Amino acid sequence: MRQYLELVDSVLSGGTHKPNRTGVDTISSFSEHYEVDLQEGYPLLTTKAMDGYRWNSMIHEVCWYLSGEEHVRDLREETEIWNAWADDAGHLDTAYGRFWRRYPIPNEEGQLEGESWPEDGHRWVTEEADGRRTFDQLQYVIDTLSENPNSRRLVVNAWHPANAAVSTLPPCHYTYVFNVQGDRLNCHLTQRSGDIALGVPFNIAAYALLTKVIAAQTGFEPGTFAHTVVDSHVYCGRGDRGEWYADNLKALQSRLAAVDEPAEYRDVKSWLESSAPEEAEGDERLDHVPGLLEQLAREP
Ligand code: UFP
Repeated sequence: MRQYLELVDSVLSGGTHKPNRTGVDTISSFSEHYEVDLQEGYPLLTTKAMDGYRWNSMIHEVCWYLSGEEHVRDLREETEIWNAWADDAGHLDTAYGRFWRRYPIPNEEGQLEGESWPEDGHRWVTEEADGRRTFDQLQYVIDTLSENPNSRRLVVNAWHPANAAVSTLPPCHYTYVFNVQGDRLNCHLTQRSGDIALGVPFNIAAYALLTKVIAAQTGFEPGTFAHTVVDSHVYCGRGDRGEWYADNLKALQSRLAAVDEPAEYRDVKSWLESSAPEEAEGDERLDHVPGLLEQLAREP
């Protein structure tokens, strides 16, 4: 994938040496951006960065986001990727799906102070078993894509300031916006922090898949996936006083050489199109998506 290789190049050639909380220094670059046309294929990096295990993990991670769960009790049977961040009971303080589908609403009227709330707005509000009220951002986006596709408010936000301040891992890919142009559904993702070698190939695959699924759900063609990564970095080694280690740089270059192979894509477009669901109403529209994704995971 040319755009990915250009991203790697840009970080390595334009980035600066930057220590960070992990103790492993990075080469870091500010505000990298690239775009991929999903009509040209599915941007799955088939290098070491995305092997079979990670592909399977990614599928289940997306299912888990869509489920809105704030624990990993089911997810951890499929992949261990979130285990380190969850407590013994499987609870995770920053579970993306919880914010996508059950974003906390401040007061019991289901509205922010001083705002009027149309009757119709309640269809995205859920009263949880424990009395909390939450808002389903993803359902709002899906409904609005059907009812008012020209909307410029098709935003899903995983960033909750009070949670982010205390979370062990506040959301990295914290907000995305859908945008319709003609019959194409585009998605722009903003990521505050991106590990270009390990995390970002995952993030690209997950959001490309999400865009295709939402496009199939709402009757649009998948369009462009655009991605802005604010702190784009490659981990390069330990540097106690910000020293640069030539050996680490060499190791990094050979690791990246493995990426510089002809990229292949697994095209899931036709598969998704052929399994497009029959018209469903309201909440039902998302119900089959986890099943759809799991089926996709089992495809050879
Ligand atoms: N990271 C990603 N993508 C993700 C994710 C984490 O690249 O989806 F969850 C990386 C970015 C960074 C680290 O290297 O994990 C998070 O650290 P911090 O919170 O200090 O930015």
